[in-house]
Amino acid sequence: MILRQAVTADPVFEFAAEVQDGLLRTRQKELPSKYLYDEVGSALFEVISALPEYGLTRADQRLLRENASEIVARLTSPVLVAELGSGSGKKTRYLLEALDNRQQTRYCPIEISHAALTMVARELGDIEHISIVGFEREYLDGLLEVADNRRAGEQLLVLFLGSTIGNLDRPADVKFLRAVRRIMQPGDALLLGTDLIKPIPQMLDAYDDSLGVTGAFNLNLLARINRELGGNFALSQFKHEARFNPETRSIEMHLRSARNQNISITRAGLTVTFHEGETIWTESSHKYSRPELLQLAMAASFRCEAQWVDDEWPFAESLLVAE
Ligand code: AVI
Repeated sequence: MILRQAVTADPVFEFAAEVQDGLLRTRQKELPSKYLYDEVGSALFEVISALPEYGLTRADQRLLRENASEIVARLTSPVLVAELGSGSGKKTRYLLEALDNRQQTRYCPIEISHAALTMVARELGDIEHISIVGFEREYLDGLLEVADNRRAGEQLLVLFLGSTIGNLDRPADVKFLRAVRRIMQPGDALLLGTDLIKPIPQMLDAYDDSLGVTGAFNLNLLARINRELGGNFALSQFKHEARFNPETRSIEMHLRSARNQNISITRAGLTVTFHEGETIWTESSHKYSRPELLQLAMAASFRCEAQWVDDEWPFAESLLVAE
């Protein structure tokens, strides 16, 4: 794999600034969910994907495995593949193998996590006619660079799988899809994976599993602040919580303070007061209905060419074509 590495000025400074901004909010303290994914968090997310309560990743994989050739048959040739947030790259294998049967294809995973890009190279490096160029970038920056490198006649296929779009707030999801669309040309395709709305207890169990892996994933954010920013969070004094917000139709992850406490974070120059029962909101995971997906696509100037829905775990893979 060729790797275009990050040129971020100072990642620690950026992390400290966002932690400061989020923890000084007076009404609801917040931390950006992208910081859940350091090396430990990415490994914990891999375990979450295998949990019986969390059917999302398996549904995504099943749909791609069962429909890869049909998806590929709907594309023109040659294809330049860009993936936003590739994770380990496991599920992308089905599509790349289907493309591999046709011709030499360039695959460009875009990830802010260096650890994830290394996993992708290990996972997918053996597919014969696929050359991998990894971009250690924010999604839109990376996609712009990939699009700049497209060759004449290539169709751009953007993969945004695993319901990562659900981690953006509504209407930030429409704004984001519009920004993606602006980088694409008419006729380019976006394969969008989205988790669908399902009974509340089932959704809550998926984000509060009986082994406590999701709890560890959430608490690792505080552990990361301790490690990287010199924080002194006592992890036993914060409890993982998953709730359903009916207004936004999302599962929210929070960390609830078990008592009144002051936390200092040296490298963010910060002391924060927590009251007993107060929470830090760490992630939202929005759930979609099928009509809503069509509206979302239209609002961002895509038409839905085809959609596949899993039988076991309501999850949709939508092939959207840029108009
Ligand atoms: C990556 N993302 C789609 C996951 C989700 O379901 O929102 C992250 C996750 N958070 C808790 N469990 C999994």
